[in-house]
Amino acid sequence: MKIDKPIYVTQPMLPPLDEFTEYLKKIWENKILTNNGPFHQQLEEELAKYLGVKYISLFSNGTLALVTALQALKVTGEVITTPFSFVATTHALWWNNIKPVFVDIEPQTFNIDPVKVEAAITSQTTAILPVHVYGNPCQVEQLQQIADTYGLKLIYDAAHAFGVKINGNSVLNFGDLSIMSFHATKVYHTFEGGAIICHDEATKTRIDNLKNFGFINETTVVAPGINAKMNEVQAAMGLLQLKHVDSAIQKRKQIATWYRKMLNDIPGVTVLNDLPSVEHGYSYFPILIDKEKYGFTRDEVYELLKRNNIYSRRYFYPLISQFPTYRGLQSSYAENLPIAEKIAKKVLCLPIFPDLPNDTVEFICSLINSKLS
Ligand code: T4K
Repeated sequence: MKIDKPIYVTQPMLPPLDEFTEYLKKIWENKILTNNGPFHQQLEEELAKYLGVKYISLFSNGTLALVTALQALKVTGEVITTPFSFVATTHALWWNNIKPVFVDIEPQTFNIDPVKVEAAITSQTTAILPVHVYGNPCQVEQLQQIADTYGLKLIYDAAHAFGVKINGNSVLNFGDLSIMSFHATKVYHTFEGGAIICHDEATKTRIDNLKNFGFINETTVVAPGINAKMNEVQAAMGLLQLKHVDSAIQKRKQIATWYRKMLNDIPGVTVLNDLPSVEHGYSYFPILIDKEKYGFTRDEVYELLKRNNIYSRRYFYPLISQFPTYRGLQSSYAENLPIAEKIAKKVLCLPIFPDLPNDTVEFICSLINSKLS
């Protein structure tokens, strides 16, 4: 098979254009482009209902949602987090003048290991910032217990966890706050965008003030807020995406099932399976390549796919702890993060998006199965 156009790790879901122009016409009519406009308000309502959460504050992107979440809870000092994530997770701490303390991950889910979290707590620790990596939920009960015992805030980076539920309950309902990303590369997107999920009205009000420069009315500024507002075009896209996202997740699930079937029996290739009691969003399809058993390295597979016009990604390599800003920290030393170091060398995210054709999935698997022959 020859792939003519490049196949990327993801491709944004784009509903029919004429459906979107209907929304644009309304924006043109009422001339409200941003600052808590009608689509913004409607989207907050509809999304809260769809996700099964109490309060949602929309943001211009996930990174500013993270930065603001830390401000909203006045987090300071040291925060325990994972090195196995997109770099924005830790950058949000840095922008708040908070010291990240990296702890290792679990080998099954690649999420932060609660036992190691507890061991890393010091008198300076004020919060835990875990990530539901690839949408697989963290050990939410254990983490909550640790947070309660030590009086710590618990903020989840749920950028990958759109639509994810544990026993029918949204994963976003755990912890003090959860942040989401609605970037173009996500299961559900608003071109760029993000959100903070919280559980009470007072916190939502505080977050809403912070994302709007700290204004509480025309003349009163109560905090050094930022501009992180979602605009009306983004919100319109969000409303439209909501109509299509269920079928998009369904298609992603089919693709994941197809991949698993075809990759399951290849020695040295590990796929992640669905977790018991979890409804998944299928945001990424990571596999692990074990050179000893498979015969070739992850990077050799990455290059093979690339030569065939398939652009997989090594999310999350390098680890955040390896970037210059963070590698000097003691918690960044490789010997403190053995599992994360190992997974980062083996992981490869294969393309997954609703329009990915079945025969392309088969082709990708046949390349991997060919063992580079
Ligand atoms: N926390 C976590 C755990 C995150 O994963 C992220 C973002 C954040 C926080 C921060 O949220 P945001 O501030 O971004 O809302 C991408 C995304 O830019 C980033 O949002 C995402 N995580 C991260 C995991 O992936 P890159 O540098 O890999 O993006 P890029 O441009 O290489 O895109 C990947 C592929 O997607 C491209 O090869 C082609 C395709 N693509 C991309 C875009 C933007 C398209 O087909 N169309 C597009 O418009 O970071």
